[in-house]
Amino acid sequence: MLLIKGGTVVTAEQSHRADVLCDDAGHIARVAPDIEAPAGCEVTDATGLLVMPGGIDPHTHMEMPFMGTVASDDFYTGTAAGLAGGTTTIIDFVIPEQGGSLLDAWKEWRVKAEKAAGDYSFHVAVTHWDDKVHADMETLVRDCGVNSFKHFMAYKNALMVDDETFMHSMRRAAGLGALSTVHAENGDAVYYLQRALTEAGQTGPDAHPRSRPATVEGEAAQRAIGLASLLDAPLYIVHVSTEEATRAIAEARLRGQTVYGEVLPQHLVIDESVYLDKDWLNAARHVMSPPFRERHHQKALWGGLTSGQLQTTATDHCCFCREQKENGRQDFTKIPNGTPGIEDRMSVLWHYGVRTGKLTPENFVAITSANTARIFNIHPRKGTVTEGADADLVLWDPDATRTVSARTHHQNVDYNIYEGLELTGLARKTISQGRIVWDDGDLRATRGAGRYIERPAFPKPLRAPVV
Ligand code: DUC
Ligand code: ZN
Ligand code: ZN
Ligand code: ZN
Repeated sequence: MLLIKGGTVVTAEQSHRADVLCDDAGHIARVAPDIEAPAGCEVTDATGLLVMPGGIDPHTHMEMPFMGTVASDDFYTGTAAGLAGGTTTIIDFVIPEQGGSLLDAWKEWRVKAEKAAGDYSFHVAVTHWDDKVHADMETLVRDCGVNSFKHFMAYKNALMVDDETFMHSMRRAAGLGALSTVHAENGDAVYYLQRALTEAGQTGPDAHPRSRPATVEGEAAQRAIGLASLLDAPLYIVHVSTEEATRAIAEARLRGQTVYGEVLPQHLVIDESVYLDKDWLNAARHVMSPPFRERHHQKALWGGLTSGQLQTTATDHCCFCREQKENGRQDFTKIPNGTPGIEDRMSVLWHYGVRTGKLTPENFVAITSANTARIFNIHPRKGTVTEGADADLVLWDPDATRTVSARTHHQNVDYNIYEGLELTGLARKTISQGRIVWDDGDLRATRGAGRYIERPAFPKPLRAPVV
């Protein structure tokens, strides 16, 4: 048993002084002021600290095969780095081979993820349409704890779906009580622009954002929302990075459509100037999709989060080391797309969101944990601090400062996009399944301790939660 004494419990709804008792089965047994420590119970002092639900990162790519290589953080190193930053659960993506079985891919990912140190769950990508996909979706929802499917409108000739496939899948998902999620960029437009740029000799990383301008995202977001509305299907748009997509989501919500939007902290604080770095590698290290944007988009994203029109934050954590980024030395379209970030998500959002007064601590819990738990149907098991919930907690120091660096981070990647930033607000202790797994710099992650989290379908006809 573990008793957390003297802290301030913060949920998405409220903050109050309370102690938290965790039982040996990894649940929260009691939340109350002045709990007496039962005999033999470990006691940890949380005076001056905030006791919040562990972060949930709904968008990661651990050991993902992508663009001719495999992401360097695996399920162990990636989830361990998450624990060091206060994130206790991830939802990663099962990516079937082109034309391959969704169910076989899910089984393959289950095996890969057995090494995880923190809890994990899976969205499954639909990349083509046939009767087998139709059948597999039902099996995944009914028997495998999958309640969300992913669609890529980008990555032509690889993961991209056409609108017909997307519509088949959205209708099927809604019929099964599952949520459709989408990477909204117009893949044909990106392909066209990439070819036009490289044919004109524009082969460096500075051409990357020009191959995926804001309009490419805005158009796809608008189209995805339109297609979803034809089917009355709820929709979750991942990594919203533009004012255009934010507006499209807000307008759809005003019309009564169920649409959610996710934001990455890196898009909130880093802008497109990184692609002009004279050092090719530094620029290539920022090649991800959607790319970093002009500054004015950041204002829209913050506005989306503070107004509640955008509900969640994720990292799209997808790590590639120097030799992997080098694959695109001659041609930016071959630079593996992705940036790391799972370890720093919470700190970046606290520092730039809460410290600046944009977000309250309760808003912070909502966008780092609670809203994701609700949208993906694992609330109140995750995402709150209440009796019976999983004892996944972070003891947050709102005033302590650290300097971010690849030299000290736990992510298995040789750079950090936040290198050198001094961030105020950090995880003093992280608790997973009732055990302290991060103790003020001491990472006690256990290979294989993470559990697969089944997410039940929503009632049918699908009514996704109002968040
Ligand atoms: N974007 C990335 O940058 N990496 C992984 C997949 C994606 O959509
Ligand atoms: Zn229990
Ligand atoms: Zn994506
Ligand atoms: Zn992604």
